[in-house]
Amino acid sequence: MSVEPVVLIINGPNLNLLGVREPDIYGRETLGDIEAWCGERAEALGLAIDFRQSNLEGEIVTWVQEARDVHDGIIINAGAYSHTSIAVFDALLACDLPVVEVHLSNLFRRESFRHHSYVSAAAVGMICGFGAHGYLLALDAMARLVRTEPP
Ligand code: CA2
Repeated sequence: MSVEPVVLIINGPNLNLLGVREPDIYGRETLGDIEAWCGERAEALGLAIDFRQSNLEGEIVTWVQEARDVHDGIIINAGAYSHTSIAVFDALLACDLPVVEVHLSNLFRRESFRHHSYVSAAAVGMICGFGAHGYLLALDAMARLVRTEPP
């Protein structure tokens, strides 16, 4: 019997509001819809997911620290903390797991303060601008990374 690799999917602040406001920027899907899509794609890829959301920087840091022992990779949309958090960056650097960054919106078509992400410097790669579909692209990338195939 084989044990599936488990991918931690972290969603940062305000992403619990998805589908409720700003559909032009972030799409009409709720975070629950995205979790369901990820679950289906993960199953097809032979992965399991642990899907979470937090509005608290310290909680995200703790989740990343704990992932080292129990998860096989991290997909993260750190929301606004992507642009501000050296603490999340340090935790990701230390976790010793493959990290894929995802954003719903195209950061580079938005305000200049969104053009820099600390998370990017700790990630294998970053996907942005494809809305909720970006999470599925991130899972496709992660499936190869956890099997140590080239990206
Ligand atoms: O595009 C993304 O995925 C972001 O990570 C979303 C963050 C933003 O701060 C990043 O620059 C880019 C914001 C998430 C807020 O989500 C909302 C959803 C609906 C209504 C209000 C906020």
